[in-house]
Amino acid sequence: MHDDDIERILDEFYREDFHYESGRVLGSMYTYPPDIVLKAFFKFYQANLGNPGLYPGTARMERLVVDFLLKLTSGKAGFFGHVLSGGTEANITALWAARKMGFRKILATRDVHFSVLKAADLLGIPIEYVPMRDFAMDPRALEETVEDGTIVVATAGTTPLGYVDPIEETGKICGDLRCYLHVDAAFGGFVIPFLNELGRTNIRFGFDVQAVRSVTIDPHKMGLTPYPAGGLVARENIFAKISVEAPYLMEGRSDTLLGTRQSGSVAASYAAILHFGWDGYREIVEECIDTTDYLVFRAREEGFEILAKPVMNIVNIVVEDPRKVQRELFRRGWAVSTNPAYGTLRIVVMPHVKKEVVDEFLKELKRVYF
Ligand code: 0PR
Repeated sequence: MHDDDIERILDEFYREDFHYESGRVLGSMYTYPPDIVLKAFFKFYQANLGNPGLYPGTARMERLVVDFLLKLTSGKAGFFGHVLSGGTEANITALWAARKMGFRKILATRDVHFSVLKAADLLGIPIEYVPMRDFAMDPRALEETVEDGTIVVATAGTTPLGYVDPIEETGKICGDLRCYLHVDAAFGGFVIPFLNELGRTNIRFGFDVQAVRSVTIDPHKMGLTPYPAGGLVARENIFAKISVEAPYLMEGRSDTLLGTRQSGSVAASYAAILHFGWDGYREIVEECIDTTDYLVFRAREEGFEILAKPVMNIVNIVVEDPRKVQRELFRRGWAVSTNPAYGTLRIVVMPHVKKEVVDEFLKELKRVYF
């Protein structure tokens, strides 16, 4: 077939999908990246850090990205990390390493991301739910269940509500025991440091809490880079725990779950860090939070109830039958997600969600709902 014909065919499929540029994708932790970031992705699309010996340049960029992730998580220069395929791989890897180190049970709340349930299943480790208080882990309940040899997964920016488990308190509770404390900051890792700087919050979620051993923090969420770019950083070399012999590789070993790793996203993540810089990311968080406040204010004005006061840029609007409302909005070209357990529509206020979009969306929601 000729290129033109192929393109025409591709266009047909393309039109079926949602695109972030439309501004109408309101339920995903993702946005379209700046051009230079995409350019970096395609420039390095051949790179495969599954075989880093061939790509020393990309491997060096991975370390620079990891250094930035360590800055966000209050880590130190000698700490360890990898850019992985996403939060799922990062969580599985951390828990895999923890199991290798002899830990045998996971404690987390019901709002933990389902990737942790996948990890528990794959690794054959039981998971026990810790009761919640005010939409986050109840430290008193944790204190009652935690014991030597347990893994605690605390979330900094829960998927449904964007809430933060009390990590400092959890750290204190774990500190006296032989525990593995993993923090899932897949979303919140690129948000909380800036909310702290803006004076909105004062939350410690990273390595400044002594008991924290590893943190998931994903560039392909609020780091505004194309997938696949998750991140896992750790105080000790947990990757050595899961590494296997790989005789065909120059290094002779493989220390990640995946073999072949699309590493264009590593270059893209580094380009994003250069493009936005620390201050740029703070400005983006400031803008998203400003729009979040606007959405909360306007939704209430229109007669809607907000479930929990947003900590970060995730808003939950109470509706009856969220799935039905979601379907109806979908038909009208709007993509929101739902939290059936909470009876809400869930809006992730990413940078493409502007105030005009909020106004338009609420108009549509009123038409659909009232
Ligand atoms: N940890 C947390 C706290 C998450 O929210 C997510 C994903 C993960 C881990 C897993 O990350 P990966 O999906 O990168 O493996 N949270 C989003 C969610 O489940 C992912 C997402 C993004 C879903 C865009 C839909 C979508 O359109 O909501």
